[in-house]
Parts: sequence; C-alpha cells; structure tokens
Amino acid sequence: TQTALRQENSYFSIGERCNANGSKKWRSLQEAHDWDGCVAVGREQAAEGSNALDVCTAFVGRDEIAEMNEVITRFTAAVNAPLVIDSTETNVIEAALKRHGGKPIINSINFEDGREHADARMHLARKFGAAVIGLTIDEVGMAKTPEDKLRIADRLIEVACGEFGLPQADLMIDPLTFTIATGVEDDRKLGLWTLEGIRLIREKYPEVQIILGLSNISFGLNAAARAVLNSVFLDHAVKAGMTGAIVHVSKIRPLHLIAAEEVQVAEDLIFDRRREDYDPL
Ligand code: THG
Repeated sequence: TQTALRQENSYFSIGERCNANGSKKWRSLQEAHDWDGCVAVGREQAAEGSNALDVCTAFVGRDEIAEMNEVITRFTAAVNAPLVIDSTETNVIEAALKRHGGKPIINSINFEDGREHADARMHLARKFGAAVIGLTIDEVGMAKTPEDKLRIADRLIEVACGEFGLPQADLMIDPLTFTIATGVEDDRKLGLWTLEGIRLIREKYPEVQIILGLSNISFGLNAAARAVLNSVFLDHAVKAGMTGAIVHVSKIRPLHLIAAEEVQVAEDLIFDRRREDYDPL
C-alpha cells in the first residue's frame, strides 16, 4: 500500500524530556543541580517545536519542591514555552504555579482516591488560571475499555467544567496509553481501545482537548521500532480526535518518510492483527 504524502500533524505537542523518570539525561542534570543544562534541554525542545514542556522533578531521595522551584524559576526566564506541572504531590504543583508566569497546565487530576485530590487541584487551577489534564482513573483503577474511558471522562468534565467552571478547551482528557509491545495476551487490545476511547469522547464533547503520553505505547521495543510505532499511533490518534500529546518531538517521523512495510507492521500491532508466529518489529 502507498502512503499519501501528507500527515495530520496539527496537534499541541508537549515535550517529554524534562522528566526525572522519563530521561536519563535530565535526571543526571537535575542530580548535579546543573540548571543551565536543564534549561538547555528545555530550549532544545522548544526549538524543535514543542508547544509546551512537561516538567517532573520527582525521584527518590530528592527535594521535589526545591528542585521544581529551581526549574520553574529558570524556565520562566529562559524558555519560551508554557510548562506542564507533572507531580503526584499537590504542594509541588502549588509551588510551581506560584512561580509560573502565563498559563500553566496541571498534570494531572484523577479520581483514584475519590474527589478530595481532584478538588484541591481544581481550586488551584481556578486560582492561577491554569489548564488541567484529567486522567481516566477512578476508585476502581485505570480505564482500559473505551466505555470506561468515556464514563470517567464524563465525570472529569462534570467536575472540572460543571462544578469548577473550567472551559472545556482548558481541560485535556488523557484516556491513557499502555504499552502494546509486551506480548501479553491481555494487552493486545489496549492501543485499539485507546483510539476507540478518543473517538467516543470526541463524538460527545467537540470542545474538550484530548491528549496522551504517546511514548508509553511502545515501552519494551528498541529505539528504532519505538519511533515508528509512536509516529503511526500518533497519526491514528489525531485522526480519531486527539488534539495534543506528550512526545519526544524530534523522534516523530512523518508517515511518508517511513517505509510502507514498517507502517504496516506498526498497524498490525495497533489493530491486533498478529498471528501466532508473528515476529513484531
Ligand atoms: N499522561 C500524562 N502525563 C504523563 C504520562 C501520561 N507524564 C509522564 C509520561 N506519561 C509521559 N512522559 C514520558 C517520558 C519519557 C518516556 C515516556 C513517557 C520514555 N523515555 C525513554 C525510556 O524511558 O525508555 C527515554 C530514555 C532516556 O532518554 O533516558 O519512553 O501518560 N498526563
């Protein structure tokens, strides 16, 4: 099959590399308190076309607030992109919001422990004029089926937009990406279900934003295969109605520059068209 010389690429790209858990380079810079080095990673991603940057300074044995404060203060002065404050600790989010000029994005709210955590963060969003990422996780766990993703998206929209008055355009629903490269039988439909979840949410809510942590889809594969699978999945997700993604921008390849057979192998994986003897990527 021939791939057309075009790609749907008008999505809000959030750079993934300022993350102590997602990048060895970033982690060692942060460990060394090399803040100029951290700023360089941020600037590089902005130069590559990241519209915003995910920032996560959490790792064992470190002062997450102090290090988040350092990063936010320096990035606000030296990096021209809004920041996505990625932390499980609400006090870290609050400290970051106090230092951030312009419009930050809170990553994230969910209903894992009921309402309390989400409510605290929604109060902060209102106070600081932040946008919010809402994960489709509730008291039962992470939504895997399209129906569960939609059901929890309904609840996120009801709370964030209904109760707290956040415009739908400032809410980014994240219907969750899981790796589809484990070979585990139960994981095979997870990519397909995420695409279907995006479609259901988009059909019901034309205004809401929908994003994913794209690179999760390919955990476990080698770097070359990851770049292909991430790029192909991104294309399908945008066509299903996704409006943004946390990505490694410079590793995303336009579909027409990927060999047709490689696109095919990635799509076989995404749509679970594998046979018993199938040797993926
Ligand atoms: N949704 C939301 N936020 C998120 C995620 C999500 N934040 C974190 C994560 N998931 C998205 N960010 C990353 C960052 C890096 C990688 C994957 C997701 C990644 N890193 C390589 C690795 O671990 O193999 C890089 C290795 C390196 O350079 O050292 O794959 O889903 N809302």
